[in-house]
Amino acid sequence: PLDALTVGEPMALFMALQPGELHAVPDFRRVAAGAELNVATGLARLGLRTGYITRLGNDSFGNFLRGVLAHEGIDARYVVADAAHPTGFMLKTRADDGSDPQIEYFRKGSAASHLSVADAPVGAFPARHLHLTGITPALSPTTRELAFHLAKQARAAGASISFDPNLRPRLWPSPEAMAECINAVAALSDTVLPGLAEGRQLTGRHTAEDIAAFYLERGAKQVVVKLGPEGAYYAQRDGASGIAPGLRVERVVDTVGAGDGFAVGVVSGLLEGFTLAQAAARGNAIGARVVQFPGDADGLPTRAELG
Ligand code: KDG
Repeated sequence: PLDALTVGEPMALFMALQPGELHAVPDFRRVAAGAELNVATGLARLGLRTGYITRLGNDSFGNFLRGVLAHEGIDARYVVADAAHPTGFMLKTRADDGSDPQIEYFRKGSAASHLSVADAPVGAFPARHLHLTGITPALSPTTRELAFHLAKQARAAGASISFDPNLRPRLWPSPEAMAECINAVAALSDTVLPGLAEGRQLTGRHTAEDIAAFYLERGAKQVVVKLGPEGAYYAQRDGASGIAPGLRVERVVDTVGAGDGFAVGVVSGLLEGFTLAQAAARGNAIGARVVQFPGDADGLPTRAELG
């Protein structure tokens, strides 16, 4: 059996090597991206048996990503080859001032956007934990159906579920459709991991306490609201709540992937029996490490690097 299972769209990511607008940058470095792939990579590096449900095209980006999965030791039994559609990719600017970089997607109609309920595990749920993000249900009607299907399968099997809203407004028809769907997935999840700005947009509430209360009222067992450099606010339905303080970072190289690193810390901690406060502290530590590296996954630690 697997410790954790996730589902989503992996992409080849071309990171600009020079600052400036994407059309003007001459050189790029290719790495792997995709929020759920980042989480799977982080969990696998920590030694957790991690599976990943996706579809890859029969093309060079697909082959690149197959190699990444093998290299990272991610279980690929649920990786489907889809010869009819291409593997998605994206471009990212280099932001040398610590601001969020600009990204451009080439993913519409991708192999992963054709994921469907047919790609879900058949029979007994194969993992003790399921990690979902709000990107998967944004990709297409069939991926949306798959996300809900997996959540229901996991719940029926008694597996725990973590959910990172990971808002990508440009993948949704409207902000209202985004909030409605994401809040519905959150209500099926045990642990909800919104960023503060995301939480405000999704709930209309302002403080981390009120955002956490919104999800606890709707069925989540626990919520951790990411506060960036300030750390995280955590709250459980039975009353335990508090702040896990942020770590000081000397130089922010690239903020993308920090939330995925945070999820790796929280999920791995919870699977190892940590309290929510301890898990949030590990989330902060890994998130702070990730922002000091350029690629999404460059800063995800091995067990030895975690210290
Ligand atoms: O969380 C990092 C992701 O934003 C990045 O890897 C790309 O998954 C991605 C997306 O859909 O934006």
